[in-house]
Amino acid sequence: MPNNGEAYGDDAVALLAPKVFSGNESLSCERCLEIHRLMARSRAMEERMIKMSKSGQGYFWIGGPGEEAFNVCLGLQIKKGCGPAFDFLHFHYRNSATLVAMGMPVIESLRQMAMTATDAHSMGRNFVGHFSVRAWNVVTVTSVIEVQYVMAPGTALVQKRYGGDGITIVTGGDAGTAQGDFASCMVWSTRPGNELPVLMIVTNNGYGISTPARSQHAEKHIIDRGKAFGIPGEVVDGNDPIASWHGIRRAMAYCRRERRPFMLEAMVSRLHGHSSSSGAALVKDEPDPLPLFERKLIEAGVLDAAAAEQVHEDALAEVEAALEEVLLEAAPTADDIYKHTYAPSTVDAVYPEDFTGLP
Ligand SMILES: Cc1ncc(C[n+]2csc(CCOP(=O)(O)OP(=O)(O)O)c2C)c(N)n1
Repeated sequence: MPNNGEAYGDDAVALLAPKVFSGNESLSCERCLEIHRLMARSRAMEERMIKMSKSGQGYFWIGGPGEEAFNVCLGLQIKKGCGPAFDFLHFHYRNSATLVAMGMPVIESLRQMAMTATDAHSMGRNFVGHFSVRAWNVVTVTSVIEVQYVMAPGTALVQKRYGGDGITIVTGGDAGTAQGDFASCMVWSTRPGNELPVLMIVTNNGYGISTPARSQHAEKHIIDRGKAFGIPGEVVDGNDPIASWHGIRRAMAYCRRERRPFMLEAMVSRLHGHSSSSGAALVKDEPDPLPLFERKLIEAGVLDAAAAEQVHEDALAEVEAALEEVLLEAAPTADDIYKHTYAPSTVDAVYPEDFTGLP
């Protein structure tokens, strides 16, 4: 089940339950099956949306196939809620599996893909993967890459003043870290005496659109840049859910307890290239975390081939049913265009009217 912030006490349950191991780290069988099912549902959702981009049932596609192992484990450990007592989330456009793990119905992504007026994230006005959920502190994802890193210290500052153990989590790709926003996040999160609880996550897939990271970055790991600021960091295998779970758990525990920043770099795959603009064809030579994890669970005797097949069939059926519903839903109209673009303001000389769409 998606948690409400209690999952970081998961180890107590895991101690008693049978486990699956990766190296010397482990997770309970129950937790592994939950992660596997969420990964399969996220994958089915993304693959259906890629088809939508090709069949004319949807528009531009960008998303997270290949990042499910890491992103599901992130979603399950978030302290989910509204306001500074809960985690604030400044996400990248590849975080779909995190939202699914937090409890987002798959139909919500399909609605944004089809750009229907029912899209809860943007009323059909933003690209798919550009989530926005006020009830869960999910700050609107932007296509202008990396600006989320410079917004993150703002919510973390509020959380530090507020008290409690809520943290700010920001995610982004490796190429974007070359922008000044990434450095601004490090500077603002480490001002002496004003350190902030920011978990800076980089999902490193080795590419910025078509440019390989190895042709641009001389540093060995992106987290090495944190050293100059005294920001501790860790690199995790983002294709391994067990390693990812524990890496995320350690990083979150540090930020919650110390009220200081931590950097986590997850090495992930990019299974369908950058986006529909580059064709979104399956890239066969990248490791795929879903069959890798499935094989591990089958070898551990936690899952059998028939049960695994059932998980995929259920995921497909869920996504197909959602799509049928979405295709009947209305598109936005010209009258909606200014809704939700500006908060109401009595002093704004340029936009004095209420463009929020609120009654
Ligand atoms: C400020 C800005 N510059 C350039 C772009 C064009 N652009 C879109 S995605 C992208 C690559 C991002 O690569 P990375 O940060 O590694 O994330 P990934 O897509 O690989 O997950 C670029 C350059 C943009 N959207 N915003």
